[in-house]
Amino acid sequence: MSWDPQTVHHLIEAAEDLSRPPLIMGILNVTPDSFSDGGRFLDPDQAVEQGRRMAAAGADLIDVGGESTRPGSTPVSPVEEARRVLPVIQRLAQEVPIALSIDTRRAAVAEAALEAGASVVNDVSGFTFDPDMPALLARRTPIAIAMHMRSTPDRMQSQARYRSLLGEVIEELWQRARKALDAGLPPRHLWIDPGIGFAKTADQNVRLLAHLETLGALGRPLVVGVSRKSFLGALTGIERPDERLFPTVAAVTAAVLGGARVLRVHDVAEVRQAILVAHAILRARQAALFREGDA
Ligand code: PMM
Repeated sequence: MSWDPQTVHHLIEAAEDLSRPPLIMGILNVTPDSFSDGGRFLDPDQAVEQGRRMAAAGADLIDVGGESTRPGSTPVSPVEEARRVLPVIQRLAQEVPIALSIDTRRAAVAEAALEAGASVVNDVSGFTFDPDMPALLARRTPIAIAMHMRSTPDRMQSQARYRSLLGEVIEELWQRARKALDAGLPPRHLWIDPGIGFAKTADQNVRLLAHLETLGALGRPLVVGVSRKSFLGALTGIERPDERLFPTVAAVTAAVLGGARVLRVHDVAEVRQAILVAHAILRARQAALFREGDA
């Protein structure tokens, strides 16, 4: 499904409609060094096959990334980043009927990805890394995800100091969002993400998940990425990221109950089951406590 206003409109409506289950964003890292799936999908054929599998498993969109942003990672050149992601996006847009997202901090890569068929720009720097990003978003009007992070991936863990964790994350997210809105991005095209694992300790990640509904104050759909992340390893002692499915399901369930509307995950089929159950429970919590016919 190539970029078109209808795909964007459909995603906006689906994320905002609380009667529908949250959206599933499948992760497709075309990198040699991502913490969990690094090296598996560098070959475009394998990447497209994985995209096809995630679509069949129930993903609503696929997030294609060409640069690892794990703690301590080093940046790649824009040319290399584009060389990794563009063939995959082009082929997925033609061959798989699913919306696509580009995970990049660079406006030029984002623009080429939109040309190739992406509908969402997922910028982990919250539009701060590339000064051209806000104007691009305003001109092309994709959905834009503003994620919270401090500094850059190679240095961010030294910035995990907060006097008020929630207050500062909300304030800084709002600053990031303002960059795109002030440039002219329509407000409904903005989604926000607290950036689990980015400039946060394991304990801080848990506290953010525990108080996720506070971020609802920003009035935009919440994207949450907990999948296989290292805080789950710290909590459970499971060292290998690809063995963290059950901890991921637990954290996704908590995120859905806290109001997350888009879940960024590796294990689409398994997480989808948890999302459907957690969403049903959340809906029942919001409905009347006693209903006719219960007694
Ligand atoms: N996490 C990673 C990369 N991109 N984007 C958003 N919006 N939210 C996240 O939590 C996020 C992200 C790192 O995880 P990966 O290496 O599995 O892609």
